Amino acid sequence: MTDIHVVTEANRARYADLIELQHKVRHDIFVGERGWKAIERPDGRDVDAYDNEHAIYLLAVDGSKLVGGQRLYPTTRAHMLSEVFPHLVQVRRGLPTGHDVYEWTRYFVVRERRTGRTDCRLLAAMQQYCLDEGISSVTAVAETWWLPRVHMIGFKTKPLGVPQTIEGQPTIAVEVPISSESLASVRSHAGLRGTALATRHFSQAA
Ligand code: A1S
Repeated sequence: MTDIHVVTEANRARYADLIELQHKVRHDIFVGERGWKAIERPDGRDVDAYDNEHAIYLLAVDGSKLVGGQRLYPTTRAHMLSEVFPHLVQVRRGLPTGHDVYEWTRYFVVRERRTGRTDCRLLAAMQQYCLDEGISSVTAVAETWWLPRVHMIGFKTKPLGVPQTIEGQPTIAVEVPISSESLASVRSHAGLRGTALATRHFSQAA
């Protein structure tokens, strides 16, 4: 049974082992598999400037196994789109930021769970968490192949600029509105029952 755990500044001490595992799995996937040389590190851990106390991780865990994850980061602070990829944002209104806008990064599912179901659980969890926390949209840097797959499960996306080639892939900055309709759609698409964040308070019981 896969559960999505929410790791925040408040409970991250209890998740130290899982967070460490996440850094290694992320390196295996993003550097080893996806070939993102810019984030390669000799210690085999993917850690960047946004893996700090402000990061919120939604981690998919089956037993003691990490099977997927994603990161949310407040746009009220310097973040990846504002610091690393500002050139991807060309809309007149500028980069959306604020207390109700988070940046969505480092999304992955481990190879043996790529059947779409863990993916949908993570996507539903992102919408659920944001709805619960009053977050109205997330911003992201995404390769363009990402767009049809999230549209297919009922997410909306607003482009923030035209695609540009990054690491050999057409890549675009987008804003993804959070809505109960998008959450209902991904849940229905994947036949998910119950809350998307089934064990949100897992760490308190552990
Ligand atoms: C993104 C930042 C976000 C925070 C916004 O039949 P297929 O295999 O063609 O079906 C595939 C493709 O259509 C598409 N797809 C997946 N990876 C692709 C790639 N590298 N290039 C082009 N298209 C790609 O999705 C379909 C389903 O993929 P899948 O891997 O068989 O299964 P699943 O369970 O839907 O998992 C998808 C993800 C993306 C989560 C998984 O492949 C993964 O973790 N990949 C490595 C990490 C990654 O690339 N993350 C997204 C970048 S950050």
